[in-house]
Amino acid sequence: MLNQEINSIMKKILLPIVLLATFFCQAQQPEYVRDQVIVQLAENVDTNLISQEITDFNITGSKLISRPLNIWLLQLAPSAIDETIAIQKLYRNENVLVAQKNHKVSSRATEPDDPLFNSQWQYKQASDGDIDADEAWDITTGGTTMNGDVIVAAALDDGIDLNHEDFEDNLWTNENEIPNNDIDDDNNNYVDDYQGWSIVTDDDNISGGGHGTPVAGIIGAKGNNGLGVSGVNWDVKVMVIKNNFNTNEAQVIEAYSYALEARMLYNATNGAEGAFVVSTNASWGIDFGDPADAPLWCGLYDTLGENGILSCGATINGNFNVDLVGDLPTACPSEYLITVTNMDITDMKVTQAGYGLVTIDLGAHGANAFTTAAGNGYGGFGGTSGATPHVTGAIALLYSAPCQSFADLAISDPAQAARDVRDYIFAGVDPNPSLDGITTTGGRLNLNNALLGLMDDCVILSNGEFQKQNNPFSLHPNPSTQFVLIQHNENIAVAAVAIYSLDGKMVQDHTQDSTNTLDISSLANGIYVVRISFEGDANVYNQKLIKK
Ligand SMILES: [Ca+2]
Ligand SMILES: [Ca+2]
Ligand SMILES: [Ca+2]
Ligand SMILES: [Ca+2]
Repeated sequence: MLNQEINSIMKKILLPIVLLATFFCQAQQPEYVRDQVIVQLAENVDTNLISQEITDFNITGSKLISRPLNIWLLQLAPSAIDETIAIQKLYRNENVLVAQKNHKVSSRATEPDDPLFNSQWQYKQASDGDIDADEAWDITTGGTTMNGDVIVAAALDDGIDLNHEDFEDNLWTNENEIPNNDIDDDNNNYVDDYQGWSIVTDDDNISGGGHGTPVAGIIGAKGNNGLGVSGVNWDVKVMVIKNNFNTNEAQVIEAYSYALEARMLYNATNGAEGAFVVSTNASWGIDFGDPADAPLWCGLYDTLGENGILSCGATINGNFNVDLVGDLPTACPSEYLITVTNMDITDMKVTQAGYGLVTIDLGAHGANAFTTAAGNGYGGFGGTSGATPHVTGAIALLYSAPCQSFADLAISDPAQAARDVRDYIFAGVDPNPSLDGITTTGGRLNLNNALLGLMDDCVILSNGEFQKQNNPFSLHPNPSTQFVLIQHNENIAVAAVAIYSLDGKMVQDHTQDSTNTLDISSLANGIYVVRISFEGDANVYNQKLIKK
């Protein structure tokens, strides 16, 4: 039961531990292993046959590296032949399906130049118990939608360190409001709401942020600016709504309503006024709170969602089954509320973190996740408070996906777009044994998978509408520099293939042939859509392809 006076509980105290960053100077190295080539051979063919058939250079050794796919690593005589020429010669052999260089994996990902990025283990670590941020950033690093809508994520927290060096222009400001003139210039019923809004002082003094600075930093510390750390988004607008923590339920509703009004105004004015808020973050709540006692608070998530806003809630920092003991807001039933528990550096659920097969959706890293700290610093930040803004930031990043039809959907049907983004985040989780059976998804946030899920469904060619698909084929490898194999169910046959750029222009035409291998070496680096039809199937299917 709730007391008459509800005390909101800060989920986790900021851990002001600034970890020392380690720097490694990396020498320039070739992007691929010299004198090696990877080949996929036809069924039942081995490298002995290839060695016999290919006589103009020496294959000095070979290793089967994938039995089911019949992929081999070939060793060539040292410096005897350029790998590119070897690949061309290999392709003349009918038993060679795919040939490529043995690329060094480190060349695949997009990493920011922020000096403390190496401390941000939650994005990338050797054990891969991370959210694959570097791979997601191959596709997008944030910013606007394809239609230029400026993406806003709202952090409802204890304010922010306005003097922190690493936010730059990533803090949202209300450009239609003139600050400090005692006039509600933009007529949104908030006077002088320029920097954001404080429901504590009823003005835009959002300064503070012992807790809110790391939360905002995880969502969107400026990335690739040569300073400090990177947020999940390199570029985003974080709307700071200050609610502190010694607050009450009325003030919770008041804080959410600022974000809601901003988005409603944006929707109503076709983007002329208000803000394109797509997510909110609540790294606080009421331990053991009962949703039945909070119909207005819980109901607000539906209203936010219907207007295009997904909300993220941090669950209790205690080893409790929230299905049984309750929690606010994470036991609220809204389909637009995403509830997050806490994972550590070993990719295990932190013992002192809530769970619930019905109520808690997924895990994210919060145990000493490295980010910005108040006092213009950097450090580890923890608890479900640190986990949740990774998801809030992920939502914002998905809206920046290079998919025109999804950007259109976000405007024409904001609620559907929000539900789709939620589904991509849920479907994209990395299955995790420590979350299996105790969360709705059984997994931990994976930024790259979520983004790839959206891009896989990105239909830009037929009627222009975004819709979820069930793709019967995949592309391998992807990303690729040169050759891409179309892999599909063996009882269907390719009828026609074409490659399109994201603006809908055909860049390769195989509509008259049924090739299973694409040579994309002539394409500029970037994202493309491979469009395929299969014999006996009237549908046309699309798959995203990254040329690296
Ligand atoms: Ca990874
Ligand atoms: Ca105003
Ligand atoms: Ca004003
Ligand atoms: Ca930075």
